[in-house]
This record gives sequence, structure tokens and C-alpha cells, in this order.
Amino acid sequence: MSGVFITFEGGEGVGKTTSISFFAELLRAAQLQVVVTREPGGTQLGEAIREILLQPRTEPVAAMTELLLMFSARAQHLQEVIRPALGQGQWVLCDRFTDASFAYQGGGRGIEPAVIESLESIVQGSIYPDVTILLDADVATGMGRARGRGELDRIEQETLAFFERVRESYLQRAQAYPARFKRIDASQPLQQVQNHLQHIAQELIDGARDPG
Ligand code: T5A
Repeated sequence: MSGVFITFEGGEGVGKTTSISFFAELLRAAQLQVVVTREPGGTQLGEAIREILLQPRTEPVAAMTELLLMFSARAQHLQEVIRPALGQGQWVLCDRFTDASFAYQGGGRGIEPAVIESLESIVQGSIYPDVTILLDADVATGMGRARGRGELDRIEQETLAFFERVRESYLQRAQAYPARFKRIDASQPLQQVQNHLQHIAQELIDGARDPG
């Protein structure tokens, strides 16, 4: 694997989609080959699973069902998109990955981290993100932005306490893996978030050009 795998994480409405397209443009301007993708989704099958997962439903969805659907979509995504792109030396920018499973299904729904770690190892093999950009904002700020976009999906309809647990899990993971995580205060104005992203992109571009 010679490419670079970068994931963007954070709670609802923190600005991942906005940030990922800005970041992709910075890398493309440096003549790098970039693939932008997302989870759940990124393949035809994965997008179909995404719809099942996010559509509001009358029946309660079991936490384990939710987790397994996330990993089903991920298995397809790894096989069809992520592994081949990394193998060709491309930079893969992914809007959410397995840290989201630890935060939402682990922290949010209460599934034991060891269960998620087992699936992570079975599904991903040796593929782990090189860098994870955590856009962190207080829950009210993120949910306010998410609400501004219209109707809330099934997961967005969860309680504030759920999203507080999600945020806490992300922050704990950032602490546990300080070399991989880069935390950005996403409650700042967009220009400041983008300045920080620019700094991170430049460091990565310089590192790739001069690995020694
Ligand atoms: N999920 C996912 C799991 O539970 N487990 C898993 O394993 C995985 C992979 C879908 C859901 O799936 C769950 C988590 C999610 O609930 P999603 O669609 O990626 O995942 O999640 P969302 O958080 O809903 O993504 P969004 O696209 O809705 O939000 P973004 O991308 O974080 O925010 P964005 O960029 O669309 O910005 C929202 C608004 O805020 C503005 C933007 O212009 C936009 O209008 N904005 C700012 N405004 C002011 N200041 C800033 N700094 C701003 N940044 C953005």
C-alpha cells in the first residue's frame, strides 16, 4: 500500500463534508491523486445500506444490527474503493470510518469496544487510517447546523445525551491515538477551520515529498 488514507470524523453537522472538499482541493493543487468517499456509502451497495440505516423507521433498530450494517458497507467499500486506490498510490479522503462505529455504536449505543475491535480486525485486515482529522464542536453547535439543512435522519433524531456520549468517545479516541488524530475546534468560524486544515495539508504534502 503506497497511498495515504485520511479520515474525517466528528459529530453531526460539524463540517466534515465542507472540510473534506476544501482539503481535497489543497491536495489536488499539489498535483496529488485524490479520491473522496464516505461511509456508510462509497459504493452502490454501500449507498443502499446507507439508505436503510438513515431512513427513519417505526421499528427500533438493534444496536448490533446497526453495527453489522456499518461493517457490511465498510467491507464492500474497502474491497471496491479504498484498497485499490491505496494500492495505486492515491490519497483517499473518507468522510467517516471505523472511529464513527466506536463513537456511535460504542459510545452512543453501548456496544463493548472489544466487539467493535474484533470486527475492525476481521473486516479491515491491515488497513487503518494514517491520519484522522477530528472536527470537534459542542453538540448544540453541530446539531444547530444539521437542523439548518432540513429534515433529520434516523440517527440525527437521537437524544442530546446520545450525542454527548458520541463526542466523548471521539475525544477519548483522539487521546488514545495522539499520533494519528488531529483535532480541530469546529465551533470556530469556517475561515479559521480552513487555516488549520491548510496547515495539516501542508505538513502531509511536505512529509510525502520528503519522507526522510
Ligand atoms: N455512522 C456512520 C455511524 O453511526 N457509524 C459509523 O460507523 C458510520 C460510518 C451518517 C450517519 O452515520 C453515522 C453517523 C451519522 O449519523 P454523515 O452523513 O456523514 O453520516 O453524518 P452527518 O454528520 O449527518 O454529516 P453531515 O454531512 O450532515 O454533516 P457534516 O458533513 O459534518 O457538516 P457539513 O459540512 O455538511 O456542514 C453542515 C453545515 O454547517 C456549515 C456548512 O456550510 C453546512 O451548512 N458549516 C459551518 N458553519 C459555520 N462555521 C463553520 N466552521 C462551519 N462548517 C460547516
